[in-house]
Amino acid sequence: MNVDLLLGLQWGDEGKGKIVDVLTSKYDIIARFQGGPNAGHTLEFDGIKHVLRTIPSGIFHKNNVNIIGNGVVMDPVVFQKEIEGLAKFNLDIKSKLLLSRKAHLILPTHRLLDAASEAAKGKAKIGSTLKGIGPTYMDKTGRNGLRIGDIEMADFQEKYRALADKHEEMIKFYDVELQYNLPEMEQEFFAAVEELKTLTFIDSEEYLNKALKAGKTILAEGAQGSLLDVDFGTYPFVTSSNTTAAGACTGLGIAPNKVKEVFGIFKAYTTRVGSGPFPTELFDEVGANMAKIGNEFGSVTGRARRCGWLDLVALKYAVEVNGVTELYMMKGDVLSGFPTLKVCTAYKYKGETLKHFPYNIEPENVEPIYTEMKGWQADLTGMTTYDELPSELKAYIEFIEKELEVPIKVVSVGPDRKQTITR
Ligand code: 2SA
Ligand code: MG
Repeated sequence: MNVDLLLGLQWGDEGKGKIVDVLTSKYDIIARFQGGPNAGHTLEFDGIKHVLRTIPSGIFHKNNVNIIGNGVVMDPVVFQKEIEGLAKFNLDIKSKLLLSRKAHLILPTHRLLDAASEAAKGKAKIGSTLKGIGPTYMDKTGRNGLRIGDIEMADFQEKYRALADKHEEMIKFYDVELQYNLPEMEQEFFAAVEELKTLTFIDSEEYLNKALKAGKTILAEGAQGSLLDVDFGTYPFVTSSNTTAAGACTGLGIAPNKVKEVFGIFKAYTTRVGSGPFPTELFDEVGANMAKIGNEFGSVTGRARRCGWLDLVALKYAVEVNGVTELYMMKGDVLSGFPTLKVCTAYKYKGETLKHFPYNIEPENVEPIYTEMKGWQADLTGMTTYDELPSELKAYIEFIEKELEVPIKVVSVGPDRKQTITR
């Protein structure tokens, strides 16, 4: 058993990029198993800040291999830009990065369909990152998609044309106004596909299972968060993949009995970007302060993130669905200076007190029940040991652990690799 999983437990942006980066030196292989360029994993080291989109966060470490698994949807155009952005780091991308033949391709028309679908929804829009994620997964499950392996086939061009033509018809069906130049987008797409061909395509499930037999260790890196899971998230305001633990099995071809630790990453408060219900959301100055201090702006779209108190009802649900064995608490430093903190421990749901996450968490049904805790004032960003942390923060951590019944192993006190306290 040498597969560990690293997952976000909230609505994404928990700080997964930083933690994978901290952990990567311990693993032989880092693998992405779902999502696509709607992810933005931010890494900071040596004063450099870098955002990864489709490429696993192990790419900056010397001695590991990074795999884009079959469960991922990849856009050659975005990917190409990502590779170009890495040029300055002088990494041996060709030998460090392997792509699954079974990963699905995001076509330019998938992006257009995403935009058309969102525009047609009007007020009910999902708040998609518009990277073509939903339409690409629809083609996957609808059995129409194109995969990386198709690039190697003689009829790739024809298959592409047939699908793109069909998409164009669908775009017309939405009857919304979209400005685009498809021939230009396609030129860019095929140029990027040519570049993609210079990398190594593999049957990643075979590669990974062989590696496991040889005693290698694998870290599966999740994107987005559990509450955006297509099955367990706040549907329909979710992404189109399984972001939870099971997604790592289907997205990599690894059996459940090979998985050992499940690292659950959460923020000391809660954020959400895009539409959808968010019971502990704050609309006052406290929320605005969290956003400001925490620099809560999306790394992909730059959108302001909605902020609110920590929601233990939602977090407990995520811990259960994923089988989390260790918790990692991020951005504790952002809460420094708040006189009191609130933690949601139950919901008032249609007059009842609920401890579990119900089917419908729309604001008209759910009112959070809070426990108030004393805040801490000290700046945490220079602290390096658990003992140094203010007693109020320790009380906060211990309260969360008790409610979730899983230990908090790591407390992050700043964006840099070095600002990570292990207990
Ligand atoms: P989409 O683009 O169609 O999958 O969007 C559907 C909904 O999912 C939300 N979404 C996200 N929310 C937070 N973080 C996301 N990705 C990055 C991550 C975060 C980043 O993995 O950390 O950008 O830094 C992400 N991706 C999708 C989106 O807002 C819609 O509500
Ligand atoms: Mg992010």
